[in-house]
Amino acid sequence: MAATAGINASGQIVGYYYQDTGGTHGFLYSGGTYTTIDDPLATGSTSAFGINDMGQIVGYYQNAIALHGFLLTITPNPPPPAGTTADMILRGANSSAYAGQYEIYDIGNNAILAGYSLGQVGTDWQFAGLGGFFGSDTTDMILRNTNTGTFEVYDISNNNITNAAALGTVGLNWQVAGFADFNHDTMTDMMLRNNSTGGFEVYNISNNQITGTAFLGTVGLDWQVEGFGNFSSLGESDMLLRNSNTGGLEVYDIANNQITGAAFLGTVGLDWQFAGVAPVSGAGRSDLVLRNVNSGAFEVYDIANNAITSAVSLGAVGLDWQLGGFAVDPPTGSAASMDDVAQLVQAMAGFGGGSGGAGADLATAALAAGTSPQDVLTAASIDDDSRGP
Ligand SMILES: [Ca+2]
Repeated sequence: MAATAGINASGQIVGYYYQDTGGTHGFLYSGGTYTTIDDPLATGSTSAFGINDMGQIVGYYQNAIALHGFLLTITPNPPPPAGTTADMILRGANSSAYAGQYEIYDIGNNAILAGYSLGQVGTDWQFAGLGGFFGSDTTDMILRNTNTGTFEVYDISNNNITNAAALGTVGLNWQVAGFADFNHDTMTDMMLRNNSTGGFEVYNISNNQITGTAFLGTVGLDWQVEGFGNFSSLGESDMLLRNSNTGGLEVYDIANNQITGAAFLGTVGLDWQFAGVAPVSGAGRSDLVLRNVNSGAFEVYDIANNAITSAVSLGAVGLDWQLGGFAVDPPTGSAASMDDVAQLVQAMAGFGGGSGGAGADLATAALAAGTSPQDVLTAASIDDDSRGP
């Protein structure tokens, strides 16, 4: 059980909770996350009883001799160091001692420059994705409750969670397909897909609220979402689907929350699996990278104007090396920065694991002996019955 003992004008709450082993731990609830407070000198309980508007917390801790009072001043994490161009969010696995804890890593120049704790959220909340849901930065985080389907956005600014807001609840038969800006208002939106019907629904998000929804249409479930990018060269966030039986690739152009066109790109053997969408051929581009499940080879497909313009080998890396993801580097280094943001968001969403992101589909993709990647350049016909809208 837990007990609250104090609150300040910022809504920060302190208190204490009991653990099975006996004794108490203090806690601070701030910006939607819990932080445990254990006095480093304590050999027994720590409890927090009050917090003032300056963030100073008072309480007591127990050592072998007696109870002692403590005064703790909360210091926020420092802002990202100069040279930071990307952030990475990690979450402690539920099976670990860090269950539900979140950490942020500032990355630049191909190195981790700093890392900080963001706090702790209940273990029934799963990471869904990152994006620009509030303000101008793109590191805000959406979590989803695995029992209820509720979405919650956590604003992250300068390495600190500054706010948390409930977005609403969507039935768990709607799974996260990915994040991109589908209505071109610079804020990241969320695409959900119904796992029974294959229907796609966009949720527009602006300043921590769902401001609109739009049903895009239904595509047969043998077509899986690979990723999002500016495949049409119109500056949009288009959707790339792949047929899990044939390996066929289809682009759906999306503008103003509607599918405005569809184009069949060709077929690639299913021994070539989705690796990512990234500006491989140049800044601002949305190119598709596939990897061979047998050889570890990477192949990049340059996509422009809804067509594959070339296919180039990136070389092979041994299969002992599993793909983490692709990110734009530098993230704002080109004029097409909004596309870069969408791609970065997409790349980060891939870290989400089972609940969403492009990576979710990889586990279910059936593997079969396939054709060489060059086959994609030869136009292939495909049965249209299973896809709409
Ligand atoms: Ca948007």
